[in-house]
Amino acid sequence: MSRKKLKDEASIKVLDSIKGQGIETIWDRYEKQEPHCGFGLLGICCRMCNMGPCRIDPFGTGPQKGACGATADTIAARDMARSTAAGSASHSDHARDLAHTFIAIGKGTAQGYSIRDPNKLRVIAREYGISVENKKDKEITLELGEKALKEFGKQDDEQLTLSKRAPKKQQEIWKSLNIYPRGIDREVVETLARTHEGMDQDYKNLVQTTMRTALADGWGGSMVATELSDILFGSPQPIRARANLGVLKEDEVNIIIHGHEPTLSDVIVTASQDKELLELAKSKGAKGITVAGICCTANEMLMRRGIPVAGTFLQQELAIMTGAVEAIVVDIQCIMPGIVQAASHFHTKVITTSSKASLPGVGCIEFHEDKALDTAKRIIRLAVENYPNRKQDIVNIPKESMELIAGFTAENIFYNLGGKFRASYRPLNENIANGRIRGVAGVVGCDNPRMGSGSYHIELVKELIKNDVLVVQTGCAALTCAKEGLLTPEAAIEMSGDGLKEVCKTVGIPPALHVGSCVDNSRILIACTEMVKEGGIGNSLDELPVAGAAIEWMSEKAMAIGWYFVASGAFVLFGTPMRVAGSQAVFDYITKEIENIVGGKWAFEEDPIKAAHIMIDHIDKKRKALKLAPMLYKQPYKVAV
Ligand code: CUV
Ligand code: SF4
Repeated sequence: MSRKKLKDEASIKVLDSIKGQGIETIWDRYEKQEPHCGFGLLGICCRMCNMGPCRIDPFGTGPQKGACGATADTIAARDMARSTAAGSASHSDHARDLAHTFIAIGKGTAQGYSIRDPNKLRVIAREYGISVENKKDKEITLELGEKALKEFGKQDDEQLTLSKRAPKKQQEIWKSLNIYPRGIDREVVETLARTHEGMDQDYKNLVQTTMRTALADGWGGSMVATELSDILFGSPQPIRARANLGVLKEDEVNIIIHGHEPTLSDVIVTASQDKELLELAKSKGAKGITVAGICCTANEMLMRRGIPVAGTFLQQELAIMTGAVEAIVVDIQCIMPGIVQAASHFHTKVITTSSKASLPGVGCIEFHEDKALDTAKRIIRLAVENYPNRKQDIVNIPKESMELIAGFTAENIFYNLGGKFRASYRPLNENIANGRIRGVAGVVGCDNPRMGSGSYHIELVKELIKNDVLVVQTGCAALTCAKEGLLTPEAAIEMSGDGLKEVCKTVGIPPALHVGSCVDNSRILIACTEMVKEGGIGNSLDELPVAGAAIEWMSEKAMAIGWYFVASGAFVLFGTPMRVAGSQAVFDYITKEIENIVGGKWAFEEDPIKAAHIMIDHIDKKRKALKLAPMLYKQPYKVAV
């Protein structure tokens, strides 16, 4: 009963409003899939070759080997490696597209873009070894785009963002284990090759290629995506906005932007303020044009421009079902084919924009940089012209929307502390060392009907902040918590433990800090590295009192993220195992043994309260090893039942 855990009022209202109309949603389809195939869930079904598919009997009575002789250990590890490679490829391909945009801007063939953070352009260019003296933005942009693009194909050398940024000890560990990644393309290809039939059969060796590929993403692909996005769209600054379906307007043209790459969406937002288009909207009886986001395109636009968020991954169909959306414009990743079915019951137009992500039967307005503004205007015009087709009598926009603060980055997170201290990580480290803050937890990733449909993130974060753990967030986890008011300073005062409360009050920050989209998990890597540099709470990433969770994870990208954190020394919790539970050996290896190898490890726990305490116990273990002061205030901390 997947819907039972759904707690979001706005979503429930929409679902109630469509009852009995034969309109299906992800929850209906999910339930029809139950019970799920046990072999698939446990990761012991192999389809790598045409002698299969082969499956391993989990009870030990049936076959224990595939036709070729592959065991559960091989099959599970191989599946995990492939998925992680797909996740890494997704993030990194996103970065590659941004590099192409840079080149187009540099060559003057892009339309509607400007470099919004010329300072960061110079900082990053210098890091890449590009001389910036007496050069115009455009020249540097071109050089940086070309340099960044070369990173992807590096055959033997390391990616610059990794070699220049990762803590020394981590780099040494990676070298000694032969998991120091080369270019992203090479790592993804190698993992695909190694997981072909008859290749790597040793699960430990397969975990090795998994980690190397994920590291290429975290410290490379994803990190490049974040840095280039900051330069192009502007480095985020703390910004107020609203989130949930209530941001849609009854009397305006509503356009949803959904996916992950903000290159077109950014121009759509600009074009939505175009005088001519606003006039056109008025002539159709609308008071204005609202652009609202879903998923990580939402996060990108929220972080930098305060664009309202219509919802998370699970709300993409629901937004359409308000009856008030003229167009849903999608780019890449996390776009459910279900939106086409949803839209067929309403007047909503679905518009795809990438040749890499098309939907059958749906019109594509392909996006190219050289006509970005024209394309954006064309899309808005289509939406505006669709406004008269809206059936006002069936419009049902739930009132719910919540205020939030987003826009935190590794560079600015503790800048605000500078008033009292200096702008650095010193105040954070001091407050961790003196026991006001227990540690830092990343709570990230998707929302999933298999788990709490978002509610697990909320329960997890509430339990963490109650126990003085400062939380950093990305992705749909951040949006879910935003809807609950956890991303406001006010929430800090009401829900946090006394120590965290004191710090958040002094600084005026929420106890849960929104640091961006899924590629922006790289910001968390950088923030952790800064904590190491500042000193006093650990000399390498694996010593820090930190932990991460993607309790409701769904996508393969989440696996890439989880793995690059584990390989970087972090403790990472998922709600359910990555389809490896069918192999006891793989399960034990990645949840226990691996800690002695890379410093990080996995944990799997679906109950959010228990999950919080597993993370807290890990943080306490690290505090103890560092001999940090006992927690300053008496904690509500209790061991989970
Ligand atoms: Ni990449 S990956 S559902 S949108 S967080 Fe959202 Fe973020 Fe998961 Fe997708
Ligand atoms: Fe079966 Fe081996 Fe082929 Fe997998 S690779 S399908 S286990 S024969």
